[in-house]
Amino acid sequence: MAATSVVVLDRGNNTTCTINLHGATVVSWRVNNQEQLFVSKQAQFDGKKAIRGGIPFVFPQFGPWPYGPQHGFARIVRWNIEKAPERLPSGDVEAIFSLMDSDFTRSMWSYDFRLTYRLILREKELHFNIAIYNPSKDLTFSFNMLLHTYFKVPDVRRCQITGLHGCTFVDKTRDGAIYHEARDVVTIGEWTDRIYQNTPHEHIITNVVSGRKMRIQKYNFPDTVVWNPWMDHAKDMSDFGDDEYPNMVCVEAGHVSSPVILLPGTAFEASQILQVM
Ligand code: TA6
Repeated sequence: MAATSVVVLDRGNNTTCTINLHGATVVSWRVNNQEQLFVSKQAQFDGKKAIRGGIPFVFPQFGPWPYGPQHGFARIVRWNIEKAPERLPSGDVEAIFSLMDSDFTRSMWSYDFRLTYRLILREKELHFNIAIYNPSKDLTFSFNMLLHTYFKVPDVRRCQITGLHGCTFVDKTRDGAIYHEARDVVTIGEWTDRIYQNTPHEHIITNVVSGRKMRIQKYNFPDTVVWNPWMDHAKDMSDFGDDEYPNMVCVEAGHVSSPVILLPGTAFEASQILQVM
């Protein structure tokens, strides 16, 4: 009997959250049967490649990495079910996933670590609580961490993203040069790949599915990455349809501009709340 690879949190009223243990990737979040996340029709589920869509877990590295794959190994390894989905007295549903060092991870990154990833499905919200622990007695390690969320949208050209005004950003479409965001709201009308630094706790994306708004609240994730490959780079990805770029926008809470430094015996916690408004 093949071990389970998919965990479903079902809150009733067609509100569900589905997690693929490959990368602990949230591959579906339905609110009253409305899917909030984008997963490419060409996404691979071979247990090797990162799933193209949903919410890949980026750790211990954001971006290219000399020791291993881009965006680190967490999104391409099988996570454990620490706590199976359980209904809380509030009616919300909670599950906990975990990842620790292995021969595979140590082949790239020689540190012991314990990652726990708690998801809570509420009526119109999805909560993410992450803790990473350094069990070593004497070794300090540093890392990036980011939730690479692909939001499903009817037309990205009609979305506005708040909470970026005045922030500096690294523009990866312009050789990583640093600029200042002068717009009150950010819109997407071309290839966009920006690391906004020291951003506020809250962003709102307008015109997500059903014309609703999506609120993102983040804690201990000081940066926000905004990405859409547009036509130019949609073609570069075999697991992304050439015509899919209008139907997604990545707005990613992360700690990527600077690494987290984790001293021996200490933990780092970060969280995100997504809310359909
Ligand atoms: O989060 C934006 C980004 O860093 C882009 O530069 C693009 O590379 C995207 O991630 C997807 O990366 P992947 O390794 O999943 O193809």
